[in-house]
Amino acid sequence: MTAPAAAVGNEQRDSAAFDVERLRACFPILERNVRGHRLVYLDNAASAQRPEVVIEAVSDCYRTYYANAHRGVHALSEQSTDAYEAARGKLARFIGAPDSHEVVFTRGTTESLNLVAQSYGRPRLEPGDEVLLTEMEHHSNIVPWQLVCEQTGARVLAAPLTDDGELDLDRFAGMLNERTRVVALAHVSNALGTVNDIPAVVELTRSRSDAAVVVDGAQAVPHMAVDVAALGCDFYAFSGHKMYGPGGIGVLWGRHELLAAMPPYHGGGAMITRVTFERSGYMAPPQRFEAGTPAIAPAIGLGVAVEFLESIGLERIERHEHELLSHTMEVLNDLPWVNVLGHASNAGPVRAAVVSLVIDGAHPHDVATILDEQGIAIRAGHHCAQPLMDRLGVPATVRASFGMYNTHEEVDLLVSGLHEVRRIFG
Ligand code: C6P
Repeated sequence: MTAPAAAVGNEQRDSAAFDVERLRACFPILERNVRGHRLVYLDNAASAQRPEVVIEAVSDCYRTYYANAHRGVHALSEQSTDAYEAARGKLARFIGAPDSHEVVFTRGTTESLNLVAQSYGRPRLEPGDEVLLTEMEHHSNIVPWQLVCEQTGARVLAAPLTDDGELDLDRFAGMLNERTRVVALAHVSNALGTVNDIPAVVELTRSRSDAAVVVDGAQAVPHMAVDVAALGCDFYAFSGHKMYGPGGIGVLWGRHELLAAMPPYHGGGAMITRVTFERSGYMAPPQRFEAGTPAIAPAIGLGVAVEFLESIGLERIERHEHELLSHTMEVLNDLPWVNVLGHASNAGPVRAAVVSLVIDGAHPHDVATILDEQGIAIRAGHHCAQPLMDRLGVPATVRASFGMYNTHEEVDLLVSGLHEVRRIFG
């Protein structure tokens, strides 16, 4: 089987310098040319790239030991089951979960949030109850709550942001009351990079309601150390493909006592104790929530992605990405025709390395097309956060989102690309 983590990671951790070139060499796709230029990949918030160790772990599983998990007594099934469960343990350690039974494998953040809405929310919500979101949420943390509110008669409310793109904690606190049953918010905004102060949100919520706090961690886990116990929340959701792992796999972490009291989300094989035509009994979490054949190789690959991240060190990754962000902001602040949206302060929770901007006189999709001609991948659009775009008063933005392998030279290439946009659009 594949070595657990890239040797480069251990060397990186031991040396003072963050050797980004050595790190980049672990990611085969970064060698690619796009439209005659070396790829500059700045679309990491949409999906990051995978290091060779992750690709190799997935391929090794299929090549040498793949079989269905939790179903056979034969050697391959045992090996697959062991590797799948070992991956769960790695994920639990990675997010500081007290118990690996609290880690449910899902298809990603979207499925994790739908699971909480339907299995936690639906049995508890009643007409007049409130689900409190924020104005910066991704559609994945809005629509599942709207669906469950339509089913139960509860209603969705959104706490406002300040003009700097931060959650207005005073107004958030003012919206909490005894009818609030769920507070659901992003740890990090995918469009603005704002980092929410989750412990403060949890403290306020606990002092004014008995709501569960559900955190969408999709944009946090690849970029900063996350400890769910220290955050104090009740549920935490994230996706593998944004944290250098395979697609089609993600995690829902939930407090054991909450998961244990929740009905299944999907029904099917491997989640039951006994089935008759009259009724079925369900296994304990996490199996209760993993109906059907799971994404075995992707889960194993995600375990390796976690080891890779740990071998580099989340603090070092955060520092490096923050330097890239500071560099970007410094240069962009000198360009009067570039408007950076959201200015969440560096005091308290820092801003993550996501920059959304609007260029005078140029539509974001045209900007993205011109940058693409130079091999620069960024995202243009509403970033699945239309209510946030409404709040900011723009239909769309250009978004550059950094990952651990991005460099200062790439920031400069982005800025040259923006100058080219300016030249074309005058
Ligand atoms: N945001 C982006 O470009 P899935 O698709 O389930 O892996 O993740 C959904 C999701 C949920 N919450 C946040 C904060 C997210 O950023 C995302 C995915 C991508 O910003 C694709 S829209």
